[in-house]
This record gives sequence, C-alpha cells and structure tokens, in this order.
Amino acid sequence: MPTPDRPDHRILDERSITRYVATVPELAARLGGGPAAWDVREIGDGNVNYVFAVRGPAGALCVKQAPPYVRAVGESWPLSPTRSGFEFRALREHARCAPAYLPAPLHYAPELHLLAVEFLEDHCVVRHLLNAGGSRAGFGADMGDYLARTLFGTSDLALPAADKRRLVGEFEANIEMCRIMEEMIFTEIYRPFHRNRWTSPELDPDVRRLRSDTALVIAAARLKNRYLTRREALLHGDLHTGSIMVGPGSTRVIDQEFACFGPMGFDIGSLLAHLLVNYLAQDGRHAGGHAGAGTEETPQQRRLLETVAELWHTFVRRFLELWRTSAHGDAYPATLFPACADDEDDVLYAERSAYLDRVFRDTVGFCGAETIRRVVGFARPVDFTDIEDAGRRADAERRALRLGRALLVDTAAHTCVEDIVKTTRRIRDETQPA
Ligand code: SR1
Ligand code: MG
Repeated sequence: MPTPDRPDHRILDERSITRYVATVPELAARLGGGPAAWDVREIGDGNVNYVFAVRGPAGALCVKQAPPYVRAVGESWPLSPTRSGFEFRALREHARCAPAYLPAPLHYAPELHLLAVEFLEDHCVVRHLLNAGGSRAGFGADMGDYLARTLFGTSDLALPAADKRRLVGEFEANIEMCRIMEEMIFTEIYRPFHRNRWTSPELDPDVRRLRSDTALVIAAARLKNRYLTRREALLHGDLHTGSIMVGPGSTRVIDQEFACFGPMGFDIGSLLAHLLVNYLAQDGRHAGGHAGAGTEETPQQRRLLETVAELWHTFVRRFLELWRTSAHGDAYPATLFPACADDEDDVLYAERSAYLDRVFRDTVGFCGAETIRRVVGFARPVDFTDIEDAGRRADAERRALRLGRALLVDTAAHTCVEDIVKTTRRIRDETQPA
C-alpha cells in the first residue's frame, strides 16, 4: 500500500512481504520450499518499525520495514524511513568489529526501506527476560566485550583518518533519528511538552522540581552538547535491554536505526541505565513492594548490580587489549608509540587510563540522563509501566529520578563502577518521603 504523503513508499503486509521475499533468490533459498509454504507474522513491539518473522521449511528470516512515521503513534508523527538504511549500514559496520554479537545482515532494499537479517531462533529480548525474573550468566561480560569491540573498532584508535571521516560523513545524515534523542533525552523532559508522560498525580511534585532544578538542567545541556559535538565512535544510538536478545550461548544486539557517531559513554551509559531501572523497578513488581530501608535485595537485584560491574570491567579489559594489539588508526600513531609487551612499561599506559577515565565520566552522566528520561518522557519502559499499583510504581520511579540526578549532577563523585553501584543501593535504601 503506498502511503499518502510518500506515494513512492509502499508499506508491506504479510502477503506483500511474501511476494517480495520470493523475488530475492538468496532470501528465498534460506527459507526453502516456495512462497506457499512460508509463514509470515508481524512480531514488532518497538516504537518505530514493523518487524516480520518469515519462516520456511529450511529456515527463517527477520524482515524489517520502516514506515514514514513513528509506528507507535502513526502518521501524525512523520519520521524519515531512510532510518532503515542507517540501520543496515551500522549493522554491517558493527558486524565487521564484533560479528558474534549481531544478527547477520542479509539484504537491504532502499526503495522499500526494508532490510532482512538472520532470524534469531530461540532468543528472547533481555528486557522481557529480566521482567520475568530471569537472567543470563555472562550477559555483562558479553556486552562489555561487544561495546569495547564496536566502539574501539569505529574510533580513531582503530581506523585511518580518511576511513573514519568517510564513515562519519555517512552517518551525519541520520538527522531525524538523532534529533529524537537530542530532544527526548536532554530537552523536552525538562519543560512542559505534549508527549511527556509520568505517573500522575503521584509524581507531579517531582516533575515540577525537576524542571526548576537549574543544576540538573545545566548538566543535561552540557551532555547534550557532548552528544551533538563528539564524533568518537559509531554508536548503536539506542542501546537498552529491549535492543538486545539472548539465546543459548548467544547475545545479539538489534535495532541500530538510531546509529550515529557520538561519545562512547552514550551507548555504555544507556545500557547501564536500563539495568539500574530494572533493579529499582523490581521493588515495585514484587508482591508487597519495597518494604523500606534495610530490606534485602532479591538475588536478581544482586545479579543486576554484578552485571553492571562485570560489563564495565570487561569493557575496560577488552578495550585496553584492542588498543595494545589493534591500534591501526591515526590517533596515537604506531610510528610514535611502538607496541610494548609489558603494559606497565608502555609509554601509553597512563594515557590509556586517562582516556578510559574520561569515557567513564561520560558513561556516568549519560546513564543519569537516560534514567531520568525513562521516568518522565515519551518512551517509558515496561519495567515501570507494568507495575499496576500506581503508588508502588511512583516509589520506584522516584528512586530512579534520584539516581539519575545523582549520576548526572554529581558525576565527579563517581570515579569507578562500584561508586555507581553504591549510589544505587543507597538510594534504594533511603526512606521515601510521601
Ligand atoms: C519515537 S520513539 C523513540 C524511542 O523509542 C525507541 O525505542 C527509543 O528508545 C526512543 O527513545
Ligand atoms: Mg529501538
């Protein structure tokens, strides 16, 4: 069906997806049999795109199409469908750095704004797993490894300047998707805006306080400037627990449509924020709710905080290893800094630590900003919204606002990942004012 304002853009349904896939020999071959034997189902639950599972006798595919609007809202919120091209391009670039953590990119049809990727059989979305009380051993280590490989591998540490500049140029055009992040995370939640939502009336006073909190608004603006200006690495751009799937022995990152060059800490902080949001939401989800100061953490909450620490430590370890072994970029050129076997003797040792300290500071700030916007913005996670009792939901969300503020405004007080964990536990244990 052509869409009214873009007659060139046909939105596909189950039948037209089947017809289209049949015209692409490599996709048809993966499915096996013929179109009559294929089963197509729309399975998307995200805000922006349509996602189809296509199954055949020999295998399955995941086909995604970007409509020229935000799926969750409809045509009243137009959005460039070119996002699917950026998604496919980012998927390929990240797959070059960390193939084990991505679905294989298979096909892209620019005229339809459609892409096909490997179907992740036996995988589930991490957010759903966590909200069902589950967890996956090694998840933090996998994500630390993924982040180090993709962020290092697309930075000036790994890429020759000419390649990096060309890549930056390509992703600069993902303007509409970046604008969503610029506005949603750093701006619109700090003023009255028609798309903001929160648990009302319970959090009304908190939202008023947030908007008049000058230190907080300035800290958010400072970070927005960083997101706008720093072209450090190719980011996923929307890395949360809904953008990651896990299966037996496998962790895969999906939904790269917000990809752009930006500060490394943006991706890392975003994912940590969602682990911490889940940690705080757990108190609202359990029958009986949070019993107040001194209540024991559940085993799952403990695991979430261990995951936070494991993720950061793995990121640092792998990033340093890549810097020692694969620094082919024009920053810190190998001609000036020859590789040294023993890290401590390496002339770059102190410099590398300083580099990662700065990535950590960014991570803390972006983690705080993401935590706050998931309480009072348009895209609130089911971790919170599924808590039926509004009072309990508001208690958990209020703690998230406090945590977000502590990280965003008192960034410098957090010098290691254990400080983030400590602040999270302290805020969980604080007695809530009515
Ligand atoms: C247009 S809605 C944008 C939100 O949905 C995506 O999942 C991102 O997280 C973004 O916040
Ligand atoms: Mg997404």
